[in-house]
Amino acid sequence: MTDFSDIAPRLAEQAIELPSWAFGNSGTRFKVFAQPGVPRDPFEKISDAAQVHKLTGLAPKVALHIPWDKVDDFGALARHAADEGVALGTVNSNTFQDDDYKLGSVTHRDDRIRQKAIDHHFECIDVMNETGSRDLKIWLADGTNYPGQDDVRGRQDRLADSLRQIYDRLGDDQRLVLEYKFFEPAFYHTDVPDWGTSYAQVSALGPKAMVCLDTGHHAPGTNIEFIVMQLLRLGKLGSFDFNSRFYADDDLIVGAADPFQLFRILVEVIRGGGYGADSDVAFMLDQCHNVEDKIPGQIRSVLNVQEMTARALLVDRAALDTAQAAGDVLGAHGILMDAFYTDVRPALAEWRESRGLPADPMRAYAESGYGAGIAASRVGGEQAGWGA
Ligand code: LRH
Ligand code: MN
Ligand code: MN
Repeated sequence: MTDFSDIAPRLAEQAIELPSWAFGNSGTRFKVFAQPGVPRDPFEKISDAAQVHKLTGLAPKVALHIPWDKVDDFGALARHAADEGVALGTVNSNTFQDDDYKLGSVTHRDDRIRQKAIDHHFECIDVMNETGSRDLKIWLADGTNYPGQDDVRGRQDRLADSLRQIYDRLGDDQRLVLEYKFFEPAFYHTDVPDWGTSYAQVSALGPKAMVCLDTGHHAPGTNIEFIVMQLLRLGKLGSFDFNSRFYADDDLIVGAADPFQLFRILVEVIRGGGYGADSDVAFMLDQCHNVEDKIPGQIRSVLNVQEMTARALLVDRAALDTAQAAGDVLGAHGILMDAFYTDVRPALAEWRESRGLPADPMRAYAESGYGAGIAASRVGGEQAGWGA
């Protein structure tokens, strides 16, 4: 069995990007529960995200969603982030909250509407130029509800053309990541339902276009780690949106529903070279905290990712290779499970302390008074959240 001290240096390579929208109010279509102290603007969202990094050392970047995080001066937002000890990360486009996009955005038959959606992505690239962000993340709500509603082939062709125009606007150091999802808000078909469609579209574009894998966007029972393996093998895994789910796109705390699945995904990430300083794969969270407190919710998530990363790093690869080559089914399986069942929490607490971080970030946050402080000071004003 690999020893924790052997893998400890690799833990310092972990960098997770937090979603700005996790800090605003969110809910389901039944109810959005308001929380005291929730940010009133993008600057306050960044300040809250920075608390997570301050206490865990794991989350140096914050992803933006446009127009939710639209500000007059993105340079000022980037400077504010730097003052708080973090940086701005991925820019997410949003073509799912405008009446014009009811029947589609970059796949729309109406040239005016399609151009509007393409222009929105150009605007996002302008934002990236100001913030210094590398990645433009595109998730499309485009799809249909009924068989025969539209010509799915024509939509795919328009998607390809729109993506080409967006791709051609990217700078040399910028990337486009295309996120897939098999349902919702469209229920019969979506225009980018699966990794294969995303892969086909981004492969046609070129080397700066990659696939984004949101762990909540698959049919129940899907072997997600197999997809991770395949995309890494093909050199096209650009980023993750981590969250967990019991039923649909639940956007729950990472590792809450199925820690073993998170472990299996991270084993393939490490096996395929997708982890660490040499990798370009972006580890993002995409979560909505509907009933739990936002900042500790994010702290819990990044700690869960770290914990499963440590366990995945503990897999004794040499012993596993030997067992696999010998056809030792139970031996190989046992080696993987030994790593999964290793409780790394005490070792991680020590590792944190050795780096000047609190041994227990959840407790440190509770004792910091930050939550009470924002609840008292952020009174009034428009609260910014998912959909604001
Ligand atoms: C779509 C999605 C996508 C959006 C985010 C708010 O379900 O996962 O990443 O940008 O939720
Ligand atoms: Mn997502
Ligand atoms: Mn989602």
